[in-house]
Amino acid sequence: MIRAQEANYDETKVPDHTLPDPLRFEDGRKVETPEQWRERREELLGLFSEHVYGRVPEMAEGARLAAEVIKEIPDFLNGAAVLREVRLSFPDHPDATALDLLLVTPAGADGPVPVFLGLSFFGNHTVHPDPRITLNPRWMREGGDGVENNRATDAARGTASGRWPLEMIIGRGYGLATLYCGDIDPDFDDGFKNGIHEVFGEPEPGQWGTIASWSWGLSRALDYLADHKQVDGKKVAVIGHSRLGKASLWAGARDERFAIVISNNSGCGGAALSRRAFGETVGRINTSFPHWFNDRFKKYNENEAALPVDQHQLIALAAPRPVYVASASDDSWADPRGEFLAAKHAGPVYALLGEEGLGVEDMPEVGEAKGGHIGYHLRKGGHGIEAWDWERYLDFADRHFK
Ligand code: GTR
Repeated sequence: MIRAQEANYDETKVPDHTLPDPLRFEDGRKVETPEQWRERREELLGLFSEHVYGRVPEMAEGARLAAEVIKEIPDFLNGAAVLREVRLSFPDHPDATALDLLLVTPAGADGPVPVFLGLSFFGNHTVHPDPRITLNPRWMREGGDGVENNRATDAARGTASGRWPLEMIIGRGYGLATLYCGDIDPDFDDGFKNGIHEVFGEPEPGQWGTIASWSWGLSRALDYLADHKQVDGKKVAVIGHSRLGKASLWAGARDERFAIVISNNSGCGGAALSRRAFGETVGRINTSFPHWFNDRFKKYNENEAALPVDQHQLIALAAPRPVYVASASDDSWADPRGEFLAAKHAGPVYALLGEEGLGVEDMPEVGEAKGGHIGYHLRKGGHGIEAWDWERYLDFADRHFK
């Protein structure tokens, strides 16, 4: 038997498994109509909340938001774009860390534009080297470029610009909105005491872990963007890479205002099927990152078959909205095949709702992008988000938005 602590990379050692059916209620009834899917959707959201990501406390769910534009740079990207820094705060919870949103939109756009919204690992200043972008002053993980003593330094500016090809995004008529995940909840295990957990109280059993709080933060950013003059609130795509891709999938599942949901190399607890136990497993992720999921998810360490859900159902929760799952050929830790299969097995829900899912049976070749309302590609190379991935996302968004 493969132990959770040693990653399996051998297809022949993937445990035999049966995936839970997205189109069958827990009591065994079949889901046959779009109306029944609405009910099943609620049931699945409940199961993922209870057993995986954690429930959001009610007080947080409805938290009132205040927004203040603290900086506007009208000649960003040599005049091609307008950059705004917006501070989102919670007037009823003055102790909450403000969320510092960066919003970049094409200069001289005729009207509101579609926008990609995603979290960053190390702050807005890493997205582009322009020194006018405010350096995030808050706690950061060590190991990030230009991070010293858990704080960003000027050396961190632009260090993630390869992950955020702004010129390309703006050039194609889209805006980009981003915020630092650590403004919502710092990415370390402190027993759920810091970040947004501090404000809304230490989680009760079953309540949110860090990923759920990041997803919640994405929805708060959307609260603001939805009403913004320069933003087409009906065309906001939520995107995330890796741990932040797990957060974007869960945000897109919960919040149907997100028009497109994109998961880049999100792996275990994201787009990859847990029951395959390939690469990173549930036991492994809960050991390395005890703060990401809720306390109950730990019951499934080395016990994936007992999970009431699997990740194809998470992808299906985006339906009938377009959803995109992307893998990379050398990213075995994230189980590209498990990500592909999850995307494929979300298909029946799309079919029930009258949309084409993935449209292919077999995993595409490296470098191919496929799909109808469920997109999938396998980029050549390792774990990361690159210009090539963004080109595919922009094509996908063009197809669904224009
Ligand atoms: C890894 C983790 C993955 C993935 C990745 C990342 O250490 O095991 O699940 O989230 O980090 O976020 O880059």
